Amino acid sequence: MAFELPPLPYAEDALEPAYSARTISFHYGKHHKTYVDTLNKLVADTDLAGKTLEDVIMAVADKPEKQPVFNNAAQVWNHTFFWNGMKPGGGGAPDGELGEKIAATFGSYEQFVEAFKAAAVGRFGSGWAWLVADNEELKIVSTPNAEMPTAQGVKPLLVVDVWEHAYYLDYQNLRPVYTQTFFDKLVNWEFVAANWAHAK
Ligand code: MN3
Repeated sequence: MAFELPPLPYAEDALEPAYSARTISFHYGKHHKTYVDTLNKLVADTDLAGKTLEDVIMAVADKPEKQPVFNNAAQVWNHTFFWNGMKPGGGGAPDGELGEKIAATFGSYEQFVEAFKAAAVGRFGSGWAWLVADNEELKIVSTPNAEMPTAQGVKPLLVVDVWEHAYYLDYQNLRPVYTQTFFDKLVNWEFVAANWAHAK
């Protein structure tokens, strides 16, 4: 059973103008698809074939000789998680228990966004900025390249792709503006709240 590119949870033009159909056509249709295709080639006829994506990631995460498998498998997972963290008409502060937890942890929603932007902008080169649950506390972290937060007790709640391919067509070099727009217009807090409910 080969891995498949998961369907986008919305139409390619559904996030316009904050995240353009042109960006999604490349980012989802080319980048994400290539990670899936490459992963399938790498695991074909190996003992990893037939495992779930999560099991492949766990199986190779600490094996330097399997770095290409990890990179492609993690990128498949990270991108699917990224797409699910956005929605048409998204953005703005979350309400409910998650909103209260964010305000209590970071001081206010605005301070949370500033801290998240600092993590996104501070990630030198390619990588990801994350909101995670770390033993039931909220934390902002960033990871390089394909890496994901996987320590014991740490569960991803939300991710922003800060590889240049994620934003260059719409925002050129302006990663801070892209990240601010993600929170103003794109973030799907229902997805984050559901992840938080499972993480607690
Ligand atoms: Mn990407």
